[in-house]
Amino acid sequence: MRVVVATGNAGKVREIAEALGGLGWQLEGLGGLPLPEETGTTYEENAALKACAAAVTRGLPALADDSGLEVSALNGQPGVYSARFGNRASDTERNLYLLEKLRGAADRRARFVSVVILAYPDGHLETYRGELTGTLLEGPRGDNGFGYDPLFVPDGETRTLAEMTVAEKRAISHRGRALAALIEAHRNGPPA
Ligand code: ITT
Repeated sequence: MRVVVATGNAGKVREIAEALGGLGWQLEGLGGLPLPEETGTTYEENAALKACAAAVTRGLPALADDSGLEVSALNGQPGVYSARFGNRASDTERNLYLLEKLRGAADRRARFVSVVILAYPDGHLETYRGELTGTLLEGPRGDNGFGYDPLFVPDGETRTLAEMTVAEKRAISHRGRALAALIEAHRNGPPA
């Protein structure tokens, strides 16, 4: 099956391609197609906006991920607004902004959430969700991954997500869990 991966985030593309390798799908990029503005207030709404736009325009099934980091000491922020946190333009600047917001905070707990939606041109949607809890360090560690990975140590681990390989991150991560549910649902062909 040909599937459009509807994301402009190279880190997500890498993780999605690695995770879905075994399905035998032919993954395609956006091919210059702009993604719609993320006007939703939930991961589900934003993932559906992105996946549906790509599916309708390309006439192919399209997969989108909407995700974010929910920080306990910030009452769950930035959440769905994680990509725009503090209006900072780069991952590095957003990480510094987050560290500044958390300076002196005793509670460093946080949770990643990923909602993956596979949309079909006829409007049918499949929705998968995954979460990962952990703690935020006081400084970045590691060069792999993207976004807030260098600050985030998953529960039960000593390394940050940025110190793991793509496969190691996939085995435990929010996105890895959502994609594992998709793979399970498609094990015997497309779900009814
Ligand atoms: P697309 O909409 O084009 O897919 P995006 O980066 O704008 O890319 P989102 O709107 O879903 O995607 O924003 C998610 C943000 O949350 C992302 O930019 C990171 O800052 C953060 N994030 C999500 N998953 C992450 C992960 O696995 N590791 C680190 N940070 C992550």
